[in-house]
Amino acid sequence: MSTKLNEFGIEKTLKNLGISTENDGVSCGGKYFASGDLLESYSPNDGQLIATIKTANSSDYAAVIENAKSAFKEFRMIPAPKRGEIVRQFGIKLREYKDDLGKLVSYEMGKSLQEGLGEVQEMIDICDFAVGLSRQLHGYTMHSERPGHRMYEQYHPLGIVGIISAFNFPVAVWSWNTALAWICGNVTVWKPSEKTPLCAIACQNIISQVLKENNLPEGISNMLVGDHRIGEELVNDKNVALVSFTGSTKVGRIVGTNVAQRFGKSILELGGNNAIIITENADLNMSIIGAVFGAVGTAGQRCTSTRRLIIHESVYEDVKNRLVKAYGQLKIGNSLDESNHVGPLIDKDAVKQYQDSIEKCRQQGGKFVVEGGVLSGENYSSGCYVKPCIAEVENSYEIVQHETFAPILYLIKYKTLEEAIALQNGVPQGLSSAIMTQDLREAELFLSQVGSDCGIANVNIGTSGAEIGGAFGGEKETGGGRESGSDVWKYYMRRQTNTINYTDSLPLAQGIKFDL
Ligand code: UN1
Repeated sequence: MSTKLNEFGIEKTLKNLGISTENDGVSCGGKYFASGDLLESYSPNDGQLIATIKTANSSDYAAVIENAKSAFKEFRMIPAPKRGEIVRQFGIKLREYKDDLGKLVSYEMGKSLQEGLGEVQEMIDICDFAVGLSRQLHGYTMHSERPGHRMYEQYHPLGIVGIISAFNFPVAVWSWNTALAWICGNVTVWKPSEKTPLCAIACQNIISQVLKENNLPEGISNMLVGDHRIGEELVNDKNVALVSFTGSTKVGRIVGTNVAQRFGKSILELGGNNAIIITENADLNMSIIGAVFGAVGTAGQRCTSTRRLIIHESVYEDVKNRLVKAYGQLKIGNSLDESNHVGPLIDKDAVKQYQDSIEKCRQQGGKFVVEGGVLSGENYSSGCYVKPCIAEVENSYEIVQHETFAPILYLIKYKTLEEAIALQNGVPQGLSSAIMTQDLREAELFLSQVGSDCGIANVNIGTSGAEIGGAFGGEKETGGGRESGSDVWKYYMRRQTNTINYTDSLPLAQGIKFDL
């Protein structure tokens, strides 16, 4: 490892998280047994090989599912508040490991250290949320139309929950799913992104400690590092009651269709194409902060990243000039160096997509007011650093309709709020949206049934950085799934309606007579 890395203490971080130079990428609780090919994990910060991982093959998958099935038989018998206690202990462990895990997220994925730590904070928050929830898995009671009858509904665990997560939130999205799945009495099988396997191994090591300390079966939490074949196993396996998938719309379409084909359940959290409307009544200082963080945070690689700014014509030039100035102050570099605002993209493929999108944007008529480009030189030797850029476009351009996972921000001008809302909604995706305004009428119109068509609609806040307490997800090609807060737990359970007759006769519903 280079001296530079040791300056950031990465070696120690890896050691604290139980990661060595050679790792096993199949974990069923604390047990490791991978038998597939080797995978290498590189940091986009410096292009350095961090470690190699033995991946899962099909027989590893089968073994994990068998373990998960038997763990479920035991875990479902544990009362929900006691399952909450396990999640509480997991949250405490995450607090202990927050610095190390946050740093590993930053190093392996390339998001800023602050954002890496923020991601672990989301994990801690969802644990706290789930602990309380473990005592509130309520169903309704109803009045029966028959005398001496009682009706109610209750929620039971589903069984095995499969989680397929993306590189951009390598730990938090797993925890949104697991914290809820576990308190609901399910066991989980995780296929993390192949781009961030070490983050997954670290998480699995932490939960394994908790399971061991509580004498619980190892198969409650499982993790398989592998390629698309492992994903396909999960998607097509009848043993997997729910598949929660985070990734592209293209892959999500296949996942959703195949899971539905076998009558499984799925939660799809797919692409976004999020816009902020900046009205003539906006606080422009706030708008600039919200827009810049939304567009360049995580180097534009959040599903919730701000991709489009829809700006009223009267403030358009002012906003544009302020943005150009703000972009001029951005510091790009190693994500572990806290003076940098923007880290690298995940890999060279992502850089290629960024370049292609810029090219297409130009061809389709886009006018760049802040130029993009790939950075080179000693500090950028991984080849993954790009300049956040801004282009003036029309919403109808093919490239603007498409989600590019990179810091490219599009500016669009509008005259009336109705037109702005139509532009905001005029894309295939429907994840996050925002309006910046101090005018109540504008804000309420945006939030009304004729306003934003997205799963998330904010006022005077950007499009990214959603809190875990709300239901997270979106409409249209974003897939319709919801994760994390509110009553999302219901996705992780099966609902049962119970009618009990405590009389000595058998009256039929709907007044039907059936005398023998
Ligand atoms: C994602 O990009 O997949 O709202 C999740 C946010 C984060 C989660 C993003 N809390 O930006």
